[in-house]
Amino acid sequence: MTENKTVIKWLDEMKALLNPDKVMWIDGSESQLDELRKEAVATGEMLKLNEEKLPGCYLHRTKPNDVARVEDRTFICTSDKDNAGPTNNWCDPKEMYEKLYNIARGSYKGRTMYIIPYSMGPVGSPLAKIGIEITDSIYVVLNMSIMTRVGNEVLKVLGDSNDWVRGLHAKCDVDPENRYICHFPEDNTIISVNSAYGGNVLLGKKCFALRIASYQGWKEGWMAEHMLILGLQNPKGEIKYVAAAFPSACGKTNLAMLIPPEYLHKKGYKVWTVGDDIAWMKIGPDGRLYAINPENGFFGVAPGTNAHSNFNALESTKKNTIFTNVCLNLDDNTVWWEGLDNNPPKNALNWKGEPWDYTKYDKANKVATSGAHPNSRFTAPAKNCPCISDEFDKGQGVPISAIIFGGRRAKCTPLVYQSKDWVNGVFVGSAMASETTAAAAGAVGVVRRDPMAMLPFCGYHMGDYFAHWLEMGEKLGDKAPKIFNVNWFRTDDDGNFLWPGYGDNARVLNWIVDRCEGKADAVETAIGYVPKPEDIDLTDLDMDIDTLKSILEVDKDVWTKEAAEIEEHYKKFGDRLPKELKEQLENLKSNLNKM
Ligand code: OXD
Ligand code: MN
Repeated sequence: MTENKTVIKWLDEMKALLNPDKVMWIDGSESQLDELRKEAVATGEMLKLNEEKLPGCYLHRTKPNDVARVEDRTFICTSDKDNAGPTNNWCDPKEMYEKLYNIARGSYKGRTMYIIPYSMGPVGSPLAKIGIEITDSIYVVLNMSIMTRVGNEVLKVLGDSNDWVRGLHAKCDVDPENRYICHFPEDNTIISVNSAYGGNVLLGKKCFALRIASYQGWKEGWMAEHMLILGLQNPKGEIKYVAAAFPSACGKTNLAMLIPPEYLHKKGYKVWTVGDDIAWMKIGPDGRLYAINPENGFFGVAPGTNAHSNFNALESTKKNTIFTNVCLNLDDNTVWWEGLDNNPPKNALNWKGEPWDYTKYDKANKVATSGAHPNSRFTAPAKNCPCISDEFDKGQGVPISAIIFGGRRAKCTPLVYQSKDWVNGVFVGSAMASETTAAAAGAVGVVRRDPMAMLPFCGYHMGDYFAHWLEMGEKLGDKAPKIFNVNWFRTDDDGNFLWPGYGDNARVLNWIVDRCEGKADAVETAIGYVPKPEDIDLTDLDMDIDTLKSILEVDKDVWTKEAAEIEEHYKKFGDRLPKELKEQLENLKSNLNKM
């Protein structure tokens, strides 16, 4: 398949370590994937769904102890502990290689070693990068073939270069006590053992495209971010692109695929999806920041996805999709999940494959009583999405006009505000936070800081990461995207949401794009520029201007407490916290004092 000496050498080492019975190169052909699908169905690893209703779709169930990413078992192994920083687990690389090799040694015996050459980003794009993942799981091969671009073409582009990421996945015994997801950024290497769940084993996604790539971007002068990318088309047919970062449970995939409300839709506004989770961004020849989505599919959370919350995501799952840990409707061999509709199947198996009685569902105990696991997923090809952008498959990327940060804050952050400049925007991103919801375990309403939504995904010291953002801003100068913050989740005193969210978020996107073009006014506040209430279009919305005013408000007491919390959060980064950000915090405090 390849004469690349660095590839051959690594594969020889891996074969000697893992001792597979067979070795199979994944060539990207449909015929090979079809053979593998058949084999997975024959062994029970996957279940073929109703070919008429869900053509080309399959269901897979993981072990009940293996249903989510495992942050406490995820490590960044750099030679100097300080370079992993205070937000990552660290282990000495030599020690960790030894431990992992001891766990994986001989574990492919009786199995096939699949070799997956893949490209993150359109094959051959100047913004793309190449990886090779080896795995003993057909589920991984089939998911990687949806989520990334796989096959011989990738090896041709790689040629004899050593610039590729090594990824070893070994299922072993799926033993949670010996589960490790480890990154060696200095060696371009990822090793994942004892898991078979998506986020831990599809090594192109969080492991490569965020943890390793963020490190590469730092060294090479570009950015790998946990951001969606969308294009907002106006009635003249002009499209402006924005990238947006949100912690989980804030509706990132929904925003990426938003359908504007009827009134704006009729005027000619439309959203095009470039990506729903990850953006790689590089300065282009004209000095602007260009972004690609390095992925080729969506690994979305199923529960809560329905025709209202995300019509386009739902459509994307109707063919050639792999469902993981959802509920199986035995009457017609289709799938179901909580929040899909109000019609749970009466004759069904839950996510564990046990008979399921929907009348026993208890919101307080979802994992035990739901049909689909709360973190059940669909792996759907991006090209299934009705609003996929024409630019999605083009390698040059889209020029980013605005970067949006966001979180879930009941009282603090206004619906939207614009940072004063790039440095101030980096401050806003570094202080990003979200309040926990009833959906997560633990107390409700606890504020979690999640800088740029990268807390679990930054592959190096976060203080250095902030400094890298500042450096990128210096290079971009006046071509830098404008930075905004949004909050769809302001509530009244009874906890009711005041902003309708979903498609109506297009009204806020319009203000953001107008600001980028100098077409909308704003009011300067202690934290940044807030819209004039009359500049957010409320046509056809059951909302009065006073309610809008209330969610645009910046409250002195709430923000004084927020500034104190940011100060506490900043202490973690020690002397690697850039001085510019300390100054930003001081500015905020002095602005608040003047209020
Ligand atoms: C994801 C995540 O699955 O961010 O995308 O956890
Ligand atoms: Mn994500």
